[in-house]
Amino acid sequence: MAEYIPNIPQVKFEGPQSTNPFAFRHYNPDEVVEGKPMKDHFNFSAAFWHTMRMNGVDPFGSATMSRPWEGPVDDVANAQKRVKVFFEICQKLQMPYFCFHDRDVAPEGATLAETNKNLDEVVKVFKDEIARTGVKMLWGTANLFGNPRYMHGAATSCNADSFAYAAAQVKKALEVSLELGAKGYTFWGGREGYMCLWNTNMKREVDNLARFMHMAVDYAKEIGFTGQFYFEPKPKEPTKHQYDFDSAACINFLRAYGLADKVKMNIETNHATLAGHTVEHELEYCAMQGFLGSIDANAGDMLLGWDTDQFPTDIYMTVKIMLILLKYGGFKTGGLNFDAKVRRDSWTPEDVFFAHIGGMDTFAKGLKIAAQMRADGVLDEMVQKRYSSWDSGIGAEIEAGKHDFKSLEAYMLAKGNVEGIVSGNQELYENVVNRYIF
Ligand code: XLS
Ligand code: NI
Ligand code: NI
Repeated sequence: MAEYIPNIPQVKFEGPQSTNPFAFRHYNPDEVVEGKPMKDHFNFSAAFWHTMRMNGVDPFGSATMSRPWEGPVDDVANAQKRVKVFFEICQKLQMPYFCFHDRDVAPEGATLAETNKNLDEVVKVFKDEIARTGVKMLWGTANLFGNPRYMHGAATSCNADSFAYAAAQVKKALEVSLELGAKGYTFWGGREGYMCLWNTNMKREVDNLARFMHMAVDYAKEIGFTGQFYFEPKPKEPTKHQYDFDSAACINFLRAYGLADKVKMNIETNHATLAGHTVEHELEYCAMQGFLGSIDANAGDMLLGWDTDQFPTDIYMTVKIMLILLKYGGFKTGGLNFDAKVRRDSWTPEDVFFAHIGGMDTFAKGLKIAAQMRADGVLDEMVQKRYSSWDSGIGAEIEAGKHDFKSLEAYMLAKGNVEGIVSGNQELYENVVNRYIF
């Protein structure tokens, strides 16, 4: 097997004392935490679109990235070679999963038929590489936003042909996902929103989005694709308002249109912050409603108002995410997909490694801290105490359904006023968390 990036070594666990930039200090795949190996807590996944295709273009400047394996033309042969490089990267990073959009991996042809043929040629290489390396597909998706035919959206376009083309694309993407054994399939809105309400028939667009998702779910059933469907919220960018705004909006949509038992959520950190939430808010909301599916692990920059998709290196954030995952029993089908890219000025292949290593290590350390917090139970106990008025007396009676407004009025008339209000102790809680972090 040819090595495409021989100057970059195999990344291994060396322990917290290591100063080797190509080593994990905390991610030790087989180390058991709360009864299962670390690797099974995370199901880490590399995102092909960022890791292989991001070339550093931004609205103010052209490509910056050095990717020595890329040929001069973006043809099928080059795309096939790129897949082999990708698997070498995954192997060197001990990355068990990957994700891609149809258009990330193979060039578009002159016609839909030619495009599908190009994809098939590249999928063959994926199949071989999956068999050779054991690296698996977490989820598939289709790019329904890049081509000008989707300028008004895809499933929510004012143009019915755009809807039809998107349907053909997702049909093919599902077939490919089935062929490659993907554990899931993700819908991300892309341009499923509006720029201007004056020219928009919102009801028609949202109804059509539901129609589209039903068609996808039906086709998956028809061909025997049993992977989990995910809906990924993002409030804006590129449109000013996207219908998949946040998990509350998405879950309402899924319930309203009869998709609740078919689709779970894929939560992305930077999208949560764009919606004015935190990732832990979004995860907790999904989990408590039974919709927690998968995570696009990244981070935004609070001083930049767009989706910067940075690698996660904030230990507080990974602790919070892991606490929620552990509380709800971990991933069933999903994983932590690094929907994240290196900065435009981090232009070397080495930077791609530093980025993934940092993200994986921050999650590994976050898992260990979260597990320790749960084992000690200090925070849980404090929260439980805060709500203790519901555990007996009037609280327990209310929760048991024994009261109504009239009986509660009688209770309060007799009692006179509220008793037992205690401090929120926010600063104490924060200090307790810090005790585990440093
Ligand atoms: C873009 C989205 C995208 C989805 C997959 O902002 O995060 O990368 O995860 O289409
Ligand atoms: Ni994403
Ligand atoms: Ni994003």
